[in-house]
Amino acid sequence: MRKTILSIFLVLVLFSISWAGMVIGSGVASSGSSYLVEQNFEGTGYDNSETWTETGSGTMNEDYTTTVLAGSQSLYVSASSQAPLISHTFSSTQTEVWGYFLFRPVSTIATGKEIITIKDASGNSSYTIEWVSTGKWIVRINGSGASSYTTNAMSEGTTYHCWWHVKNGNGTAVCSFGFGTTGTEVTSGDGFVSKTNGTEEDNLATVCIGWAGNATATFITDKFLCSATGTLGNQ
Ligand SMILES: [Ca+2]
Ligand SMILES: [Ca+2]
Ligand SMILES: [Ca+2]
Repeated sequence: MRKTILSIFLVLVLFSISWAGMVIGSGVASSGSSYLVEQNFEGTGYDNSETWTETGSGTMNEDYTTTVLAGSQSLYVSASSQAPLISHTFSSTQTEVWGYFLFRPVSTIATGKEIITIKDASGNSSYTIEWVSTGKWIVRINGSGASSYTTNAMSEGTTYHCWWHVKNGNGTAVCSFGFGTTGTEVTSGDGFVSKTNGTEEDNLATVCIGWAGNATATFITDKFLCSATGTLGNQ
């Protein structure tokens, strides 16, 4: 009898531990040193002790609570004939970076604009991930041109999971982007685009959200993650 009670108790303890692990592992990205960048926009300002710098003009609200994509706050970017840009410098320069973020178009971008830019230490754009006016996306390696458009297009009022990857090389530089409506990583197909034969060898120092130059657009983003060690995978 005592053995049976002990067994039941052990099963309950093991179940509790595994359940707690599942809860901790869901929702907003957990805090951890494995991310190169981990920005969830929670609390006042930007979170996880990361420095993000807003330049240009337009609305850049990192405490947005009206339509939240993850947790309790998101980043809301809106501009009309302006150029909002939100930048974060990596803790150390990199030659390869993987990224993930949530993205929700609110109003269509009037003309093609870079939404993600990865810059070198001199502030030059190395890689850009760009929305075109049809809701499709292209990627561009500085000096090496752009990919073709994604076949799939994003729609206003829908939240998308997005993955990107950049890798330096001489004739082998890579910039890719994929999006979908579920958290299953997109690495091919109609929501994926890639440029693989570029040349970019300057160490990567800064990631930016937003665009340079005038444009009209409104979007919400959240769960902005970067890794220097591998893909962010399913989310
Ligand atoms: Ca959030
Ligand atoms: Ca702000
Ligand atoms: Ca915030």
